[in-house]
Amino acid sequence: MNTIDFRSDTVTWPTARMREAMSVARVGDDVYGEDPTVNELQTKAAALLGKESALFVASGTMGNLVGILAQATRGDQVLLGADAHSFRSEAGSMAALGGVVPRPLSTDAFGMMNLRELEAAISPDDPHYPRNRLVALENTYGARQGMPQPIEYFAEVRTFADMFGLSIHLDGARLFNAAVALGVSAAQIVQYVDTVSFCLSKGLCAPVGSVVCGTREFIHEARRIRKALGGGMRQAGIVAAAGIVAIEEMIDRLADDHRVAKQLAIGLSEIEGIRLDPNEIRTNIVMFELDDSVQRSVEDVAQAVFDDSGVLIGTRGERGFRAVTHYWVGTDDVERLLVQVRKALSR
Ligand code: TLP
Repeated sequence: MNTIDFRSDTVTWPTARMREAMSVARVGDDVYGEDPTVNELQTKAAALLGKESALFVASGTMGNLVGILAQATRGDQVLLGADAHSFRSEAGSMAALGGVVPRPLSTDAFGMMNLRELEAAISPDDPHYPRNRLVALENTYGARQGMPQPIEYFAEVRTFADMFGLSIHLDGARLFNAAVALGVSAAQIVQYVDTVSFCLSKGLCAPVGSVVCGTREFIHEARRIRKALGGGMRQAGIVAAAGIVAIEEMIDRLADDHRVAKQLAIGLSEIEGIRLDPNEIRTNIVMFELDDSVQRSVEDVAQAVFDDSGVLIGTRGERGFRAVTHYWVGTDDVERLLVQVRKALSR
């Protein structure tokens, strides 16, 4: 990479192994279900997560949308975190395209909803209210600096969902970051959810794509919805080939990204004018803020860092930044970023 890009793990380039696999991938028409490489990816993904079946989709947003719309229809209610990605950052698609009613609830420092609030949000069986249908979870939780949510939470939400006959969809865009941070397998986490979407194109470095997993019956419906959304990608084996490398080779190394994120968080916490608690950084997302002593705007600081060094970081709101670690940034890049932030704040 020419620039050092900490804005997100979505910026990752495919690895050399991925480019090699892509160049020799066997392909077919995936809308006919005939792309052997897509089929291989789907079989491997379903096995990895302990689900019956899987479907390759274009993006994390499409994965969530397909997951939700295959289980909920117009006038159905989805309970989810008010700061969940599928509520805040997916263009209102579940409502816009599916007529599904999101019911946003408050979340704690891990992005977890309160079970009593969940229960209070259940609609009575009354024609005034939307129908209860789905709970949508997210792990790791993006809005809470990628917190990995404990497996016990999933068990509790499962019990709650069963009590009210609800399904659970998990936005597992960074599911493997959660699994690695918690020291459990991804299958252990998703045993409690009906459907899950995970991204190949974030920390796992594939250029494109996500995979949705669930029962055979769910995937049958998901395939119809993917088609309706324009997501039938034909010779998609070219990109699915990179996805296979992603799940076979790129999961365990996410621990490196978490270590680098911790190094960054500790370094930032030692800079005057920066506020963050490094103990809260558990995976690859580092969120930090300017304290009140700093007069400069976040845009100004981010621009100064970039102009001096070509290092990119993201800004969040009035006082916040986000730096995400991934395969293409290492400990030297963190040192470079720390020097630049220090320099920008001392001006
Ligand atoms: N997140 C992006 C931005 O949209 C914020 C990022 O840079 O982190 N779920 C979660 C938890 C996500 O963080 C994202 C992307 C998605 C879903 C959507 O994935 P894509 O971008 O593939 O549609």
